[in-house]
Amino acid sequence: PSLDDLVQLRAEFSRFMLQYQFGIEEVKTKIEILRLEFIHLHAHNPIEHVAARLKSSESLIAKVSRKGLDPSFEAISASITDIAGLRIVCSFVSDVYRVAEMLSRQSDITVLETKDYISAPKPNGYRSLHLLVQVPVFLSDETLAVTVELQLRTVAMDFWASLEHKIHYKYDHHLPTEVRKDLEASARTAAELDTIMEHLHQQVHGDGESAPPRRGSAIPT
Ligand code: 0O2
Repeated sequence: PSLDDLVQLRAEFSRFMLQYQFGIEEVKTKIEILRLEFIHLHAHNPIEHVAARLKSSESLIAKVSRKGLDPSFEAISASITDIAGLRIVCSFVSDVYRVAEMLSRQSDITVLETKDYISAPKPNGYRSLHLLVQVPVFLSDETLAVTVELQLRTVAMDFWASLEHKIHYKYDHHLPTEVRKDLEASARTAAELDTIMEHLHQQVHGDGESAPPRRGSAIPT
């Protein structure tokens, strides 16, 4: 390809990625509104933190070649669904489902797919709720339906998943049996912790969530 071709390709790639950045911004705003409204209405904040990422060009190219895709923007956007990713970390399991439900109900969000790795964890212990959603992005001359992958999880699930991710890279995806077993055991411990925390949370806040904890309560939430 000529230099001009390369310059044009780079401009097309930037524009291609920009739509996903806009998709992230749209969903981020929705989450922030829910978070602020929730704090206003209830006694606790269900969203601990939110992290967004655009797939890097390197991992996009690696995924394209792994899947043997035609390297056209159309083929890539049709087949790779996690170019735009948002991770929503909540305090409690009930919050994970509640935030997912609140987002799914919004009239401009289309849920394409749900993977509930909380009710059915992966064999290695991975737990999270994944939603694949489409959100409209209004540009100057067109409206795009952009796909964004949402990963919703608790703090305990997030702790486990980020450590597991690092360990996988450290061992280049070939985990020694002992490490694998320890990870599976720690996933079970994280799940137990979530159950206990949920129970404590229900005791303190009940279902209505409008009452603040009693003075002198042993559990500050
Ligand atoms: P990264 O670096 O986080 O982006 P897909 O690869 O999406 O076509 P799959 O397996 O059907 O295929 O997707 P799934 O199950 O929805 O998982 C996609 C993402 O969930 C992963 O993206 C991880 O972020 C996370 N995930 C899934 N399983 C695990 C796991 O066992 N451990 C950890 N730590 N994270 C997991 P990427 O692209 O693999 O990685």
